[in-house]
Amino acid sequence: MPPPTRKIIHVDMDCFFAAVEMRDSPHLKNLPLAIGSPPGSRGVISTANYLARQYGVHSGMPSSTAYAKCKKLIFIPPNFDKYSAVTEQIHKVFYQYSDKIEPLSLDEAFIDVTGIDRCLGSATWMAQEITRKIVKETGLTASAGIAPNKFLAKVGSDWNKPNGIFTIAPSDILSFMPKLTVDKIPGVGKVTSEKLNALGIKDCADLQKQDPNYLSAHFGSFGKTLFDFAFGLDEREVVTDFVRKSLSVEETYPQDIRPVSELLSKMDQLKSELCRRLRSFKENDQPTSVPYKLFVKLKTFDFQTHTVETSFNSNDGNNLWHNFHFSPALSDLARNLLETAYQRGQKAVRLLGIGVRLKEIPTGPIQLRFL
Ligand code: TTP
Ligand code: MG
Repeated sequence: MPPPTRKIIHVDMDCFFAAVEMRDSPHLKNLPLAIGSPPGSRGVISTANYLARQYGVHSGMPSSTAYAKCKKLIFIPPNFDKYSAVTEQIHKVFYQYSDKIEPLSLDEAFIDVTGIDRCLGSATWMAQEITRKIVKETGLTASAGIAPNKFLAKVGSDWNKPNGIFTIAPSDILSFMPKLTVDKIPGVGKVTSEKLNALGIKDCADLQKQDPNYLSAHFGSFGKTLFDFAFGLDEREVVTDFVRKSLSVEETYPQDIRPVSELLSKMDQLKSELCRRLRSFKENDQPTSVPYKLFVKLKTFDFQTHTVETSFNSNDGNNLWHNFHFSPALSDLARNLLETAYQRGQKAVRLLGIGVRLKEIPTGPIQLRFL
């Protein structure tokens, strides 16, 4: 017998960080809001509330550009501890329905409810209950998509956003796909979307007519995925046994950076943030893996990425993992990696990242001291 058609729900919180801040400071509710660094800081914003989006403000935009678009924009620094607490609350709601949960970020997750008999087995009904419970537990709204696979469920959660749900049943796929424009396909950002449009491909009807080899020639392995997506096909399972393989922080700069000295001072800020993230990971995620390699990533102004990495010794690793601190030797290592990565491109840099690779320790968290 063939396996039953999957039933996948994708839940995505509405303007998540901004919504949390508006919930906690109701006087901000009717004001345009951005979460991120203030305009003078050369930073970017993480997200904006819907009012701010009406002015053209969006995630990843340099704070200075956001301010230029909306002079009344209020900037609030992110508070990740608060957002993570909400994430825990929404995950508890998901687990009432299924154990097959795959979080994609703090604010979104896939839930596989195939074979679950709650709500008479109706995934749409379950999604309605889930979003209602999220409002009750957190005071925040979420949107949900319901479909036979992950791709369509994610498209669905965006369809009636905010505070809306949308179901794409197996019998809807044939009529739904052709009109889906390529910019709505998860993984297709601005650059890919423009490239597709330039090839005369605007929607999935256009994609369906392409030769998959032609798509692969232009988009590499994503070409085949695009072709399958165009027909509403996606065989990916909801992955529950996610083991984190790396942990990193990165920042895109509104103006490209050239001198290595300036990159080094930017890296100092990122190192502090990485230590903070490591502490939070260790304290909240009950990790069974520990850091063993350091890496530095650069993206040059022409979007070329250079990543270099190296193992560190156990003293430096212990310092990082137990004291959340870069020893002088580890800082030297980071500096060398940055210089090597820079030498590879020798061009102005738009993004800098630093992170650690993690490896699993078979003996469990209790043995973490024997790094
Ligand atoms: P998203 O779900 O992409 O955005 P959102 O929840 O703010 O808005 P929407 O209603 O459209 O879903 O991302 C979730 C959170 O992740 C977002 O609140 C902030 C953070 N984030 C970043 O920090 N940087 C980014 O570039 C993006 C896209 C999100
Ligand atoms: Mg969201």
